Amino acid sequence: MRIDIITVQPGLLEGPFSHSILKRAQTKELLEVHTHNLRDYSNLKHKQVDDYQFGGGAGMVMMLEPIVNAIETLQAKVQYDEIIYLTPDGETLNQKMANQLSLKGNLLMLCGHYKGIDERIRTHFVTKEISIGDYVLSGGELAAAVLVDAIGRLIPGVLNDETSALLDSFQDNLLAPPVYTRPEEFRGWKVPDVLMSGDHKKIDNWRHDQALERTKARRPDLL
Ligand code: 6GU
Repeated sequence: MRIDIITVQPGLLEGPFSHSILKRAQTKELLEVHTHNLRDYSNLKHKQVDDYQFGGGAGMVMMLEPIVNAIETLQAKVQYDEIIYLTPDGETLNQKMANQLSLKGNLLMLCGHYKGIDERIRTHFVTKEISIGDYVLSGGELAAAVLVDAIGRLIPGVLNDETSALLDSFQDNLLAPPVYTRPEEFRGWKVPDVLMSGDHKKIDNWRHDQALERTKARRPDLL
């Protein structure tokens, strides 16, 4: 999978993809992430990418032309399955969307800033609009990083048995059960006996019960 990200703040996206699982995905050549500075696609004197909104009102709007220029330059090289606009008024990201997007070939992500982008970009280019939750970030970059992480770890071959996504919270609409590691006892706090029993059928049942209890208590909306 190839992911291209168009942004006015490329610096915000320098760190997140060069660590841990996403780094391995790229080393294994299962994922390629490229960021593009929108300013490089502005034909204006001062590399301007935003302007006052028609109709008046506070706040700048990202201009149409640099974005069209960036999208069409990239489209000349790459065939995209989705053009995603990260925006607080998009569809809220969940595990099902991440699963679906992880099966796509190439994605183009567009990070919003200021009051947003000229509506004509949304009408004529964007195929999917995604939010990462009901709160406002200063730009779409951190949301794009979250989205790339959620998708990238699901690309077939990225995770091994140890990091398998199959038992993640949300993967079957259940939260994950509690986990323990050494030591078996600390300050009198003991690991549940069942986990030390060696009876794998019993352990699986216990984990499923715990996952169900935890989901009922914390996220009954998932059931
Ligand atoms: Cl995608 N962008 C911004 N600016 N704020 C957000 C968001 C996106 N998702 C949640 N809040």
